[in-house]
Amino acid sequence: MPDIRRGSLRRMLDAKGLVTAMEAHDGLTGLVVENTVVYQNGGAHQYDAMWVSSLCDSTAKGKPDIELVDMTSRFRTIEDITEVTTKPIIFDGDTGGKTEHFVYTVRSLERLGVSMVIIEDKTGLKKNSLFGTEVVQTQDSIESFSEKIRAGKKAQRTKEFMICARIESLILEQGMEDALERAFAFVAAGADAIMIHSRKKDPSEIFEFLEKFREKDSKTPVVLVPTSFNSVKEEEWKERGANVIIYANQLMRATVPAIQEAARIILENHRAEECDKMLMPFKDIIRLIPDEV
Ligand code: SPV
Ligand code: MG
Repeated sequence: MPDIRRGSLRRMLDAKGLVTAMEAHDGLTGLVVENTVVYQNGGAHQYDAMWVSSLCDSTAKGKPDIELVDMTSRFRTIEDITEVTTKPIIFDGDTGGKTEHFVYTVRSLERLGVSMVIIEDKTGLKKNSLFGTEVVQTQDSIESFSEKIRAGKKAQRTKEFMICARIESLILEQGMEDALERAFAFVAAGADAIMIHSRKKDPSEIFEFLEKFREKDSKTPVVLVPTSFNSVKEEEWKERGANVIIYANQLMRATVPAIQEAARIILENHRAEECDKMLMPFKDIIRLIPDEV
């Protein structure tokens, strides 16, 4: 139920200190995130939460990640996921759009049982951060983005819902000082968490940000998306002061080469037999999907 799900992220953050989230872009990937479990060190290990990525939600629809997929469609994806899962949802809200629109988005997300929306401090035509400075991307001003955060916090009706401010200064090569200034300003404007992003393989700029941010703020949760800087283990991120680790696109990236290869093999052989060895039997897929609720 939305009320229980919405509050579960905050409860997990309080209890565990570090929460992991895996990308889900439809009911099936939601079920995979919900049910994947490994047994390690005498215990069951699972993802804590789900990330509804703008990149993967758009990619699943064959569209670019430029805020083209409208909110009604993004909400439909959330509903597909919430119908078959229970884990808390972190929603990628892109730039949040116009402040006048963002306040409505906040209310809708609360009703859907989403725990956290992350909005990024960019304006104009949003492009995916992994393009960095290879494409034109404009960072919003501290004042204007702080106003959006304040309006969102004022609009929300439930106490647990979280608004996370995502800082694009390192992506847009604006420097560490700019990133830190924004982080403190956005927390002062009411952000419940901050996300710092980087597209470098080397994690040192994220380490530096965490160290400097934690010197002045020991409480505000910090969210990371280690797609490029993927060598650091969750345990080390926790020691360095991070609180949410999002695996933002790995399920989508595992899917695309597999389906491309299956399509190619069948086309080449004029039949499906050669492809069979790479396919999961349908009876196993059916088992992923519960008969009853
Ligand atoms: C997404 O998953 O859509 C994100 C994270 O925003 S990133 O693609 O790294 O910008
Ligand atoms: Mg995104």
